[in-house]
Formats: sequence, structure tokens, C-alpha cells
Amino acid sequence: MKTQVCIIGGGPSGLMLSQLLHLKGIDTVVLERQSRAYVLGRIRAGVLEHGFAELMREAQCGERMDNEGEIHGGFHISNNGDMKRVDINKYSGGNSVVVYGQTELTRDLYEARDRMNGIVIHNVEDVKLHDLKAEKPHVTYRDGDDIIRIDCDYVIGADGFHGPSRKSIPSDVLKEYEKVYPFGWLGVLSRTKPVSDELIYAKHDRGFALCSLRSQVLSRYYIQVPLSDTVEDWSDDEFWTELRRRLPQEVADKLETGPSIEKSIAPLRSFVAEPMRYGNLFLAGDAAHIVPPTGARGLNSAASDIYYLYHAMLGHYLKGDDSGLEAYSQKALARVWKAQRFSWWMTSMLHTFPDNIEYDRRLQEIEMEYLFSSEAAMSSLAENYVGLPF
Ligand code: RFL
Ligand code: PHB
Repeated sequence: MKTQVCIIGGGPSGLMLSQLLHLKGIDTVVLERQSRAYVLGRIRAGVLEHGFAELMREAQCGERMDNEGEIHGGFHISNNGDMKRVDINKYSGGNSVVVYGQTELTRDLYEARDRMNGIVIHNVEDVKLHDLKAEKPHVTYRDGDDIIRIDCDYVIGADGFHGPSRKSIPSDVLKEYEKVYPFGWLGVLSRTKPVSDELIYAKHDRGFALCSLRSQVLSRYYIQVPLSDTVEDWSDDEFWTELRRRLPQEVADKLETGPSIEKSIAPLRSFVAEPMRYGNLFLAGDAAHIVPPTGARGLNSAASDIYYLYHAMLGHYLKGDDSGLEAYSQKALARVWKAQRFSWWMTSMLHTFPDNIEYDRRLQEIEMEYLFSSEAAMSSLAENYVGLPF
């Protein structure tokens, strides 16, 4: 098989790039290890920044998002039950975010790829990247007993944190930065009315909690749990009881509970791999960087990678200009690190750290006091939450 751009990973990053390039007449093949049902069964991001929403529209995939997604101009932060609103619209100069599930936007991207006869190959095994430094790299995968080879100009590693792309970069070239937090988020999806129209980020001595939503009939809640906990340790009742304890009384009293339709634990991690280019391999999204979900930056950081890559590819294929490809790693990483900083800051301010000394806990309180007493601090939060410009 031959293609211009071989994309490894059929998550949002890979599908989005494939769709955008296709619309400009650039040929792609997407290789995905899992079945489509599996990819669409993963419950992940819920908050999209303006830039991501714009990319969805440019990819001609924005219709359902625009009809069914909710525009949010603010959220709440609760500090041991004392809740205040963050007006991100006001403090970001009129920007907002879109609440629309990653599951839904991935479905929209798959449907668009199908409509345009895009090639997305599922259930591929043993994906391997070859000759990345040569003029023409190639990728192989196994289909039963057959090894299939794809020749291409460029390989895009959009295969998430555990995929093979980043691992194909020699260790003396790749530098990895990692911070693992001593807790995870236990998430529950339930077919219940969301407790609040806007998200609530709750700091509490018992641990952080988050009230989010997917629609007016689908709620998503999280609580901070120790890394040693498993999903089996938490019955639905225990989850709801613990969530209530961490919320302001007036919110807890309103909480509508029901059976969980998904329950999972995500460990919190910060990770950056540099550079994001090696020869003709370009990394994008979670393959190159991970943030703890507190600032809702993960998918949004993937969006800027895709934006830069898309324009770099257009430069190459339509204008014979490789400057975008040359600048990709540096440009993408500059924004990635800012998302890292913001996610680390939100995580540090809102979680209960088992090893924190009294001094650290006081500083967390002061951070919060400062935030709600300073327009400059609010503007900084709002500017980062709605997404820094691409
Ligand atoms: P993905 O989604 O991991 O997709 C990578 C795809 O590559 C496939 N793959 C392979 N394919 C072929 N061969 C192989 N050997 C392969 N190995 C892996 C995988 O099967 C998969 O389909 O990465 P991508 O596309 O870069 O997208 C990144 C986002 O998924 C991620 O950043 C966000 O979900 C993070 N995130 C959030 N981001 C936000 O911007 N806003 C949010 O509100 C938000 N909330 C969250 C989140 C992530 C969470 N978890 C579970 C980590 C909430 C949670 C709980
Ligand atoms: C979600 O709805 O899953 C969600 C929302 C905001 C976050 C993280 C996750 O910061």
C-alpha cells in the first residue's frame, strides 16, 4: 500500500488530521489497534476550547457539536464547601468553552471519514515504524499471518501514550519529562440530570471532586482517590456518598444519583517528550504529552499539534514550503509546556496531597485567596482555561 501520510492511531488526533488533510486532497491511511466500538467506548474529555471547536468546523465535523454541545462561559470552584464562580467569559475577553464529549466528537470524525471513503484500518497488530530518517519511511502491521507494508512520505505518531511511535525514537535523541501524582481520579458516568449547569471543581480536605456533564441528561463526576484503589473498591453508593461529602451542602442536597453506566480510574500524570519530530516521524497529542485532567487541557493540546501539523503539511504539499515542518516540534512544544504549567497549577491548587506539610497547605489556601481577590489572577486562569492562541 502507498499513501502520502500514514497516521498511527485512530483517536481524535489521528482522525482529525486525516480528515483535514483529506479535504485538501492529501492522501492518508489511519491505522488503529482497537475496534471502532472500543475507541468509542472510552469516556474521556468533556471540555473543548474554542480552537478545538474551530478545527472541528474546519474539518466539516462541527454540525452536531454546534447543535448539541453546550457553550460555557464560566465554572465554579468550591473550597471546603465555600463556592465561587469563575467568569471565564468576562476575564478572557469574551471567550468560552464547549461542553461536548470526546466520545461524540470521535464518532463525528469517524462518520466524516466514512462519508469521504477515508481509509481507517482497525484491529491492526504489531505496528512498526521503519526508515524514519530515510526520504521514504514505511510502516508495517500484521493482519493475521500477513505483514502489510505501507510506503509513505511522512508518519504521524498519534497513537497515545502507550503507542509504538514515540518508542521508535532512539533514546539518545528523545528526552522525556515526567511527573506522576500520588493519586488518581475515579470517574462515574450516570444517566442523571447534572447537579449544576456549569462545572464545579471542588477542593476539599477529603480530596478533590469534579462535577461535569455531557448533556442535560448525562452527568460525569470524579473524585480523587489513592493510587492503590481499584474500581471494585467503590460501589455506586459509596461513590455518591463520598462525592456528596466533598461538595457544598446546597449542591450535595440537590445531587441526583443513579446507576453508573461507566466507572473507571485514571492515574494523574504529567509527561512531555522532546523533540516531537524525528526524521519523517511527527508526534501529536498524547503520544508526545500528557497532562493531569484538572485543567481540561489534554485534548486541547492535541488540537494545537494537529493545527500546526496540518498547516505544515499544506505548506509542503501545496506550496513546496517545508518551513512549517521544520518549525513543528519547537512551535508545538512551546504551547504544550504552557498547558503543562497550567494543568500542574490547577492540580496543585485543588488536590489534597498526602505528603503536604502544613506550610504547603497554607500556600494552597493563599493561592485560592489570591485568585479570588485579583483580577490579574482571574484573567490568567480564564486565558489558559479557554486555551492560549495557536
Ligand atoms: P488517544 O485518544 O489516546 O488515541 C490514540 C489512539 O491510538 C491507538 N493506538 C494504536 N494504534 C495502532 N497501533 C498501536 N500500536 C496503537 N497503540 C495505541 C489507541 O487505541 C487510540 O485509539 O490520543 P489522542 O488522539 O492524542 O487524544 C488525546 C485525548 O484522548 C486526551 O488528551 C484527552 O482525553 C485528555 N482528557 C481531557 N482533555 C481535554 O482537553 N479536556 C478534558 O475535559 C479532558 N478530560 C481527559 C479528560 C482524559 C481522561 N483520561 C481517562 C486520561 C478526562 C479523563 C478522565
Ligand atoms: C470531563 O467532563 O470529563 C472533564 C471536564 C473538565 C475537566 C476534566 C474532565 O477538567
